[in-house]
Amino acid sequence: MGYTIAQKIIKNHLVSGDMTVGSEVGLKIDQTLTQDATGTMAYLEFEAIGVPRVKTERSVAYIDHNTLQTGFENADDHRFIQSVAKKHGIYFSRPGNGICHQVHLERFGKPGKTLIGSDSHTPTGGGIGMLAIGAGGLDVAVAMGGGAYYISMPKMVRINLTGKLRPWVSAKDIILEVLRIMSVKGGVGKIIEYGGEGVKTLTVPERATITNMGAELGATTSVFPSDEITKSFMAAQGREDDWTELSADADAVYDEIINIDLSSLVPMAACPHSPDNVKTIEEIGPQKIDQVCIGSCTNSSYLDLMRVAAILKGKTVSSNVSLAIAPGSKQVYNMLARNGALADIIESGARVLECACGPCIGMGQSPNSAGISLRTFNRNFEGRSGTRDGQIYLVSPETAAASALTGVFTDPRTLGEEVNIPLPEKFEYNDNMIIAPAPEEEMDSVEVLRGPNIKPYPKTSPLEDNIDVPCSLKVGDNITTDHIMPAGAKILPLRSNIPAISEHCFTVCDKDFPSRAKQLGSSIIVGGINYGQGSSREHAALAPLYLGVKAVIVKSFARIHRSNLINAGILPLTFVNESDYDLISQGDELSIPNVKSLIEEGKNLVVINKTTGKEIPVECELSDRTKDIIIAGGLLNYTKQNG
Ligand code: MIC
Ligand code: SF4
Repeated sequence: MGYTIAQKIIKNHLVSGDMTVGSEVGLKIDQTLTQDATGTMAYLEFEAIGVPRVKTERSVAYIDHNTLQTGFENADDHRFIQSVAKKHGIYFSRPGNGICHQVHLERFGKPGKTLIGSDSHTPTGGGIGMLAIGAGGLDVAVAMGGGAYYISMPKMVRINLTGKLRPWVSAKDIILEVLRIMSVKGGVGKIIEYGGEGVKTLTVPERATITNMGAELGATTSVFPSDEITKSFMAAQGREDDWTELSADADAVYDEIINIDLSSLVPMAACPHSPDNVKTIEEIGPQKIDQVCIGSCTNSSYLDLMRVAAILKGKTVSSNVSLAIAPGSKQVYNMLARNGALADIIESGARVLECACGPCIGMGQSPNSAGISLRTFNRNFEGRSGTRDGQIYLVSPETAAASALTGVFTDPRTLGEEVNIPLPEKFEYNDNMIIAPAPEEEMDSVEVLRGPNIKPYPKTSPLEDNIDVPCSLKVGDNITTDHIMPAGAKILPLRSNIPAISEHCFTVCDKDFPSRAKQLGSSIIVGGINYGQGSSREHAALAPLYLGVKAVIVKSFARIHRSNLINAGILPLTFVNESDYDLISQGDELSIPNVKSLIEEGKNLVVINKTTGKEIPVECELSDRTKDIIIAGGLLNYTKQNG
């Protein structure tokens, strides 16, 4: 029996487990990446583990999320990351150099290698045939120290692409179609592989748009084959030597096959407030819009922005619309500047932002009240834009640019003849904004610079024998990490200060949660389906940890968040019968007897609702390793104990 692309990479990197679906496999990690919003914590954790120099082939620290520097906190974080990177063997991509995923694809990614990143959109690297997975900061810290990264062996899904996209239909429309078919939880426990004749019609940046937004399916990752198109992209980046061919065996077996005829697709949008709420632009109709934002790790490549520039050329942005554009990397920005496309963008009235995440993570450009904003981004969760009632639609760069000109939802197919932008033979690369680490013999003399906002990792304690605490919060289905631990310009500067950031935990759902949880001392949270979807931010586990949350009981978890809870030493429990969700109300006194011994024995637990007298069976599926982590009170304690 042959192997799929992902199975081949997993097999080459397997350090423990066998590749049976659902069982835990440990993978050797070749490369890691961090960004600043998760990076400070990851490097504090790396320091706590105590390995002097990273053991990976390449680790890179990017600054891209929080670049506003509204106070000292942010600049202090950047300085901390720069100095800690220099000391411990990590490359540092300076603020202004671009969004981590875009830059990593351009300058560092290699087909066939494993990459974990403390950011959920790390699968962007799947566009060049990497096994690139989003993880919590602590997992990345452990991998930098040479430890394996563990996943439960995913099922394999093949998406067969046939035909060719019609004019003005773009890669974004392909991933929107996949989201429409599979939904935001359809990819949980799966790796999505793209294959078929249609793959040959897609450039690397287009493939990367698709694997990037595959994160919204809840998938472990997504991957494309590495072929001649990958080779020419890498050659254009001056990295042909990093290329290897990689494809699925002809007799590879997939658990699920989805067929998409590219020629049948039309321009689409993910409507508020979920990336899988997909409609065609035609269905939405010519509704008035207020804002357009182009950029983010999904759609800020050279090809994307060249198409946008061509659409805007010689025209003026509608008087009712604010158009903001953030190029994905310095390379992209520079090339647009040199070839004149930037002038076309500026001339049209677009507001050009620095190469960073910017509005995607709520760092400015929040829309007006109830404003309709078309964005080329990947997430439109409620409130993420910074405007609570903002109506965010996720669209392709072509749809975004066309609509910015007319002021209403506009199908780009109405623009006439398609602009054809070829991939350049050589990208204008220059790594002058990437700082290499100090050589090994000099690392001891590098001083790590810390600011007063940088506080240590919160205390965790080993698992108790019994848990006897109230339910401090009950929430519904599809709770995202943006609900649990919101981002944005006000809160992001607190990412290295867990006590301070905890004051904002769950305030989107219930503004009194932090004070209530603190008052209760210890408590349990109850939730519905797909709890913790979205970001990899471990702050969504560390803030509840700090606020005394001992366990989270839900109908189902999103993958990265579940691991983050385990890493923080918080019990991730699921209802054996989903309908038992109704048997707990906020404020009920709960008791879980003999937790420790039952976890040790791998048995189900029973939650006794002392307020109602009801007994509720819950499960906690753990491998031997994750059992030990939970018992030790989290991955940091476990790693320190186990060396
Ligand atoms: C996001 O898109 O939500 C983020 C901000 O990039 C996060 C990481 C973070 O919260 O720092 C992610 O996707 O993991
Ligand atoms: Fe940055 Fe947005 Fe991409 Fe997250 S999704 S890495 S915030 S651009």
